Amino acid sequence: MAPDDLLLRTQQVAQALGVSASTVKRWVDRGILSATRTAGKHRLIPRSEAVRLAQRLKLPLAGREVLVGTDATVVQGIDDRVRNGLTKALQAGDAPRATGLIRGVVASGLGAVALADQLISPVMERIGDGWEVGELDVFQEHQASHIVTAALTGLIDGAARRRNPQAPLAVGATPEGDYYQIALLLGELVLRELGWDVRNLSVNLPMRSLIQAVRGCRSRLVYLSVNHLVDEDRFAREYHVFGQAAASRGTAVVLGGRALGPGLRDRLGHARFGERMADLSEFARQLGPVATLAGATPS
Ligand code: B12
Repeated sequence: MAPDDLLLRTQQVAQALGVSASTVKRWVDRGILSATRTAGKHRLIPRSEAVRLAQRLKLPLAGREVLVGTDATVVQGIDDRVRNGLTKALQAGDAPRATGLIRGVVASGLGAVALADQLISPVMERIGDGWEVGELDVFQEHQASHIVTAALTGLIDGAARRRNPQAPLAVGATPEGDYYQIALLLGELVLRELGWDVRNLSVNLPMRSLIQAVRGCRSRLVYLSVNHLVDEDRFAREYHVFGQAAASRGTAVVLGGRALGPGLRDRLGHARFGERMADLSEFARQLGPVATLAGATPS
C-alpha cells in the first residue's frame, strides 16, 4: 500500500474504472484486487490498488480523480516533461502545482523511490545549478526546498497515521552541521512505504545524541543522510563510537549522501553505503520481511 493511500468503497472503484460493483467485488474475492474489510465486512480497496489495476487495464487516469485525489496531478510516469513541470513550479514558488505533482507521483502508484531518485533529486540539482550560475536567487532555492519539504511532510503524516504497531523501527538523522532535510524525509517515506515505522530525529544531530537515541529504543535500522560535514575527521572519530554502540545492539546502519567520499567511507566501520533511495529500499528489504501497513480507515 502506498504511503498516501486512501481506502475506497466498492462503488467508488466501480465508477472510476467504469465497471459494475459486482465486478469489483468478484475481483476482490478472486484476489485480482487486494482489499481490507470494515467491521461490517464491506470491502475497502486501497487507492494504489485501484490505480494499479487501471494501469494494467490501460485506462487513462485523467478524469478519474477519485483514483489520484483532487489535489494530486495525474502522473503516468516520470519523464523530462514531469521534471520540467516541477522545476518550473518550484522556481516560480507555485506551491499548489508543485505539491500536486509530488502527491500525484505517489497517488499514481509510482512509489517513493522513483519520487526521490527520478524526480526530486534531479529537479533539486537543477535548482542548485541555477543558484550556482546566478540564474536563481537564493530565496528561490530556499522557497523550493520549503515547498518540497512541506509536500513530503504531508505524505509522511498520511502514512504515519496508518502505522502498524508491529512494524520494525528505523531511526533517521543528518549529522551535526548538516541542514539538509529533503533526503532525510524521502528516506522516511521510502521506509514507511515498505511498512517500517520511522523516528525522524531531524537535521543537525550531534553524534552523542544519536548514540543516546539508539540506546533508548529498539531500532532495527539507522539511516543517516550525510550531505555536509563541518569536520570530516571529527565525524569519523565520533562515528566510530556510534558504530560500536549500534553493532552491540544489533542495529544495522546505512549511510548515503554527497558528503561521503570514498576516503571517508573506508574509515567508517559497521556501515553500509548507498547512492540513492533505491539502495536504502533494497537494504531495508534485505533486513527481512515486514508487516504491511494496517489499520487504515476510510476517508
Ligand atoms: C536545497 C539545498 C540547500 C538547502 C537545504 C534546505 C533544506 N531544508 O534541506 C540549504 C539552503 C540549507 C543549503 C545550504 C548549503 N548548501 Co546546498 N544545496 C541544496 C540543493 C539545491 C539541493 C539538495 C537536496 O536536498 N536535494 C534533494 C535530495 C533528495 O537529493 P540528493 O541530495 O541528490 O540525495 C540523493 C542521494 O544523495 C541519496 N541519498 C541522500 N541521503 C541518503 C541517505 C541514504 C541512507 C541513502 C542510501 C541515500 C541517500 O539519495 C538521494 C535521492 O536520490 C543542492 C543542489 C544539488 N546539486 O543537489 C545544493 C548543494 C548541495 N549545496 C551546496 C552548498 C555549497 C551549500 C552551502 C555550503 C552554501 C553555503 N555557502 O552556505 C550550505 C551548507 C549547508 C549545511 N551546513 O548543511 C552545493 C554543494 C557543493 C559541493 N561541493 O558539495 C550544492 C551542490 C549546490 C551547488 N550546485 O553548488 N543547500
